[in-house]
Formats: sequence, C-alpha cells, structure tokens
Amino acid sequence: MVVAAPRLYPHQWSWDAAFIAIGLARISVPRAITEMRTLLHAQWDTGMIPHIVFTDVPGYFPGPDVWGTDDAEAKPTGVQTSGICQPPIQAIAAARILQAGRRAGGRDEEDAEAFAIEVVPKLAAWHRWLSSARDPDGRGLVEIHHGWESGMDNSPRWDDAYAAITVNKSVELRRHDTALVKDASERPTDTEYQRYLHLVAQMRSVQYRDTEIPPIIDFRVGDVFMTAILAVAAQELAQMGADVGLSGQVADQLALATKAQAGVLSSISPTTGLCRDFDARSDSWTSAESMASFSALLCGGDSLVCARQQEIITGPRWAGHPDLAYALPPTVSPRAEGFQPRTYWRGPNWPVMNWLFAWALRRRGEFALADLWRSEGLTQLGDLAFSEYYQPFTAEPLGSRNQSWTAAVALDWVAEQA
Ligand code: 2M8
Repeated sequence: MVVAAPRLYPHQWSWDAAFIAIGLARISVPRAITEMRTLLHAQWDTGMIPHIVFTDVPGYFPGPDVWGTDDAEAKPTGVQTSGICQPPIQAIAAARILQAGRRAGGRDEEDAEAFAIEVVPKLAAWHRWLSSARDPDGRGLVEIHHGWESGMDNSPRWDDAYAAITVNKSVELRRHDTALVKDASERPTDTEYQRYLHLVAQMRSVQYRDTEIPPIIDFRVGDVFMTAILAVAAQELAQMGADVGLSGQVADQLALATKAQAGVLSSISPTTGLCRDFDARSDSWTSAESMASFSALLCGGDSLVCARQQEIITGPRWAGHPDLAYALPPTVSPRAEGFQPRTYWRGPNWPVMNWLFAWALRRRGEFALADLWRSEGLTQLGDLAFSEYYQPFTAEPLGSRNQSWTAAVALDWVAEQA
C-alpha cells in the first residue's frame, strides 16, 4: 500500500487510496490492484469501507487507541481501522484499473479481470450501505456523522453544524500535524479538533453501530458532494459489473445512482442555482459556498442546472477570478466571506479536486473545460512539490509535500495528455 503522505499521514486513507490506484494504474496494474486490495481487506461487514487503514507507523493523531474500533462487531479482525468513512471513489478506480489492464493486455489484463470479478460484490455492498444505513430519513442524500467523512474536513460547509456542538469534556490533544506543517494556519485549530474528537467519542460509545449513531450524534448532515460521487460511482460499477458478466450483482446500482442524483438535484437553491448540504439536526439547508456547491457538475442529471453551475464556476467569483495564479477553482470562492487562502479546505486549491471535476466533466462530454483544468493543473504541478494544496493567488505549495494523491493525479494527467 501507499501511505497518503510520507510523514503527515503515514497510513492508508480510503479515498486517497482510490485516487492513488487511478495514478498507479497508468504505470503498474499490479500495484494499483494491491492498493485497492489492501483497502478492501479492511471493509467492515456492514459494507462500510473505513476512512483509515492503519499501518504500525507511529506519529499520527488520532490513532487506533482513540478510535477503539476493536469493540465494533462489524470491523474485520487482524486490521486496525478508524470507524467512519469517506467519499466512494473506489468503483471509479476499479473501473480505471480494468480499463488499464485491458489496454495493456496479457498478464495485466488477466489480473485486472480477476480483480474486477473479486471487487464488484464488495463495492456493490459499499454503495448499498451508503444508500441505506446512511440515509436513515430517506432524503436521498448520504448522511455523514463527522466532517472527516466528507474529506473536506474543516470546510465552511460544516461551520454551522460544528458551531452547535458543545464539548463538555475536553480531550487531550496529541497532535503531530501542527509540528509537521510549520505554519499552523494551514491546519485546523485545536477548537476544531476538540469537536472532531468529541464526535469520535460519541460513535465509540455505541461501538459504531449504524442504527445507534443517529439518535446520539451531534453531527448529522446530508453531504451533497459525497452523494454526487456515489451517483457516478454506482453508474461506473453498474457498467463494470455488466462488463465482467456480473450483472446480477449490480442489478440495484443504477437505481441507487438515480436516487443519489435526485438527492443532489433536490438540494439546488432556487436563488443561486447551487447545491447545498442538509443539516438534519437543525432541519435546514446550509448556505456555505464551496466546491461542493457544484456537485451537479459531477453527476449531471439536469442540463440547465449544469450549464448554470459551469458558468458560475468558470466566472470571476471562482476559477475566472482575475488574481488567481491558475484558472482553477479554489475550495472556497475568493469573494466569499471567510475565504482563507492558506487554510486547508477553506480556500486553497486542491489538485485532487481539480482532477475529480475534470474527470467528471470529460465523462459528461465537457471536453474544453476538462482540457483546460488538466493543462492548468499540470502546469501547477510542474513545481514538483506534489503538495497537498496550493495558495490560489501565489501558487505557494502548502500542507504536506509529496502527497501521494497529488502525485497520482499528475501521473494520470501526464498519461492522458500523451
Ligand atoms: C485530511 O484528513 C485527515 C483526517 O481524515 C487529517 O487531516 O488528519 C483530509 O484532507 C482528507 O480528505 C484526506 O483523505 C486525508 C489524507 O490525505 O487528510
């Protein structure tokens, strides 16, 4: 397996692993398969793919002792994992591995076919779990119980939900991240970490049992971006299942994709035309503007909605802002109140997000914009820092260096462009 980053993240992360496999598939089909197999080996009995699969390398907080998932009945034995999940990129990666294997032929093709047959049922179970256990109110949106599940940890998307949390008993923070990333403003604050840990303790108190979490957890938000990813991932899986003769195993995936797509479209604000998350605890749509506001561009489903979102994301409020170093969308609009150009998911540009949106645009036939973002994205990565994120005006590399998914994005783009 490939760790998410050499020092900051010395373990395997779920959606990082999928992006990493997409990059690896360009240079080694067997390595891409190993990456995915390692992750899927840690899949819980419920179908959940955990967000972290731990190595025994020390130096990351919160580690396995804090998660305490050994008491969770659904966790497989012999592996240490966190107790939450992340966006379901895995079927997209599996489909790319199959494609790469078939392109290469020979042994790679045989391995990729065998791998596809092995993972189709696992990925179908994963999607089913997201669509059922994680949609307890039947709203059509995947519900998350921790900002970390969104992958956009401290995005303004979660500010209101987190503001409503009172942490009664503060937890001892043994953070390593602020020592490794020298400028603390690039990382979340200690107050944010207190809330993160509070939620972990709540889930741990019910041994991560799916049905027992919603009634006790202080964070329940329908995540529109995760839902859009589920919609495309389920479509990819339906196709891949049919391709390898396993149509029966994926019989529900298109319906599941349609439900997710409808969930995304139901979130559109009639005023702005943008997607929104739904806070189940306050029973209200959120108003924060972020890259997730453009989730319809990932899954499509309504050409007018998509045309409007594409116009906004390429306009001066976003990727067309005149002061940007590259014409790429930052995670938060530079014109939004609270935009922070150096702080993690609150403003910087993330290469992996550029890849995801460019991939989805290309898939929906929006070639010109997909080409532009690939070419701008590759130029940005020409600094060879492979940073976790970038200051959008100066292109200063921020966060971790040699972040694996950033390198993976470069590998895929270079090969695709060739
Ligand atoms: C970041 O999240 C982890 C917690 O999961 C952290 O800050 O310690 C996020 O950017 C997340 O999306 C990513 O998967 C992870 C590893 O790159 O780092």
